[in-house]
Amino acid sequence: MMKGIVQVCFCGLLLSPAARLLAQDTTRSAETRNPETNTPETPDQKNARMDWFRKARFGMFIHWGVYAVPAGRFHGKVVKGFYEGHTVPSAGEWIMHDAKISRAEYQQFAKKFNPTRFDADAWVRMAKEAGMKYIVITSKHHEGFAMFDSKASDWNIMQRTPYKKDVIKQLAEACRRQGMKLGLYYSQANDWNNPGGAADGGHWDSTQNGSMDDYLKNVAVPQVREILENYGDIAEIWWDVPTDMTPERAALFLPLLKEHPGIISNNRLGGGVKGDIITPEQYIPATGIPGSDWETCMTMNDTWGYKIDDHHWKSTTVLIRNLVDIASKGGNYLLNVGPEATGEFPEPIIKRLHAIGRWMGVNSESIYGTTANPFRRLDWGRCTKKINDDGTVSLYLHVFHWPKDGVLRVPGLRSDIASASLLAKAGALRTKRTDEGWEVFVPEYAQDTIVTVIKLVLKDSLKVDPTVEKASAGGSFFLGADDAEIHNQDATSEAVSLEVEENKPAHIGFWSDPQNWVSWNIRVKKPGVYTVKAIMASPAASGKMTIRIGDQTLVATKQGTGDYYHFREFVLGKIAISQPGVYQVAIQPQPDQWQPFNLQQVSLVR
Ligand code: FHN
Repeated sequence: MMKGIVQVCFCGLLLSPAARLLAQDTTRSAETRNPETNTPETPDQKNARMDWFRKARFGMFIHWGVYAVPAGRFHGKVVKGFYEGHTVPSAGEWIMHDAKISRAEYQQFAKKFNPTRFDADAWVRMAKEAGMKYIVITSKHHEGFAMFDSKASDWNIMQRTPYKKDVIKQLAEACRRQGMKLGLYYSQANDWNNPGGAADGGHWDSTQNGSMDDYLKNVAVPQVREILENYGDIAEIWWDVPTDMTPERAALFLPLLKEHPGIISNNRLGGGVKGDIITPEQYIPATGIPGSDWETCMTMNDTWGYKIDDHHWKSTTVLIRNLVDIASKGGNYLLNVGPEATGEFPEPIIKRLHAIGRWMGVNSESIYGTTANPFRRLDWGRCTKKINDDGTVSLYLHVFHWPKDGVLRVPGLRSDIASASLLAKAGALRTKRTDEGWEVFVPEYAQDTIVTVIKLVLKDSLKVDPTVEKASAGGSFFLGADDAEIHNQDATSEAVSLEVEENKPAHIGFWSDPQNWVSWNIRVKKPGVYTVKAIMASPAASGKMTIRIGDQTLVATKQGTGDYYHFREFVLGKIAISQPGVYQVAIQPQPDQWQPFNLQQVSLVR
């Protein structure tokens, strides 16, 4: 499938890939800061600036605004959104756009925004107890409403609501009191109430019209100055949806960043500004984003802003495993809550935060300050890694599927193990070295059926063997999407990733950038001629790819199957392998003749 975009460019579908990944330590890259956005800095300075973010791994996203009043309904009806000619559920915060509500009518909702039950300290406490290390809140979303005291526009919480209190100020103070980092989301381009602000698909009310340059100069830039100057230290600035943001328009915001050199900014300002972190939305990149700092933001149900009719909650198991999956790939999880207009978190959110908090209470050392999984193939779950103060290495084995035979196998681990233990229960676990790696002898039942964590402390440095695929009894190889190593070349373009969706075979998707390629390592014992086949799906019949095995190459033309989910097997050609040994099988698009497709399996049939 190509990315399942809903409404705007950054959205995707929720995926929970059971990825076997080539893990890398992605977080200590030696890049210097983009000089466009801020003063240049040395790698050490950059590492120091990113340090808290890299250690945190888990944050709370809060989408809160006037849209919490209609809560997804307009004139008694549940509002729908539209994407590529299809009706999709509208996100709560998009109600004004999706129901094409006039400014005059929408602004009436502000009169009902009176969150008397808002308790900033309680919100921060809930985040803290869930194990979150930072909060990012919408200071202004696309509705253009400033949740803070603004001199740049009177469409703000002080002037338009009966509440008349600055919630950003209250939250900033509570965060400071409780040692929580605070980031602010600001919709710099999309603004449906301040005239001149952008709107995807254009304005629907003539009173929205105006000059975008005037809007940026008189509203957006002054408001960003306000949020960066009036609330103490802001850890992260979260731009969103760069509609019509040219380099010149983006440049208007850059002097403000220069005045706050410690701030971390995301990659959504637009105008070619890269920012510090990449922000996958509603999905977890299958192999993480090697060499970059990244943060997956995700909803708990299907909306960011509160919607009374959205009951499609992810289970605690999914949420905890997502956190683990993301940490095991070197990223952060920014998990969203959409509070009600009263100032309260919906009950299902509170319940889930508590459950995550209980798990973190036992296992958080396997999340905070860890880096990515060093193994490629772990059938039972995920792994994170930490360098301890004394220089030794800890591996945290996050077991999703408890072994039935009481033995957890860690293939490819070549270091000596100093100790093995459960985080949930004191006592040493017995271990045994094997030809494949190590075996850890575990109790009959998992301590926690969601994720049980086993900690291995190594005696020496970390040594890991690359895993290779073995042939079937007949000498053929069947290389599945979930065993592929994915090579994403450009961190700013759409990343190829493993897609695991209900009722669909696991496949490699989002392959729109022809620079990206995939591979498997195979151990060939029986040389000979192999027929190369692939199971794939794509609407387009054109597009070429190269299949490389050792120094042999084969160029194949892709066939269309009607759509991205109609998978069929195609014969791509034959390749001769003359010597036994380990070979890389690589599938590489031909850049000038590329059309995306989904790939389920490649086989080499002898
Ligand atoms: O349009 C917004 C959406 O409402 C929400 O704020 C998400 C969060 O990342 N960002 C945009 C879509 O990419």
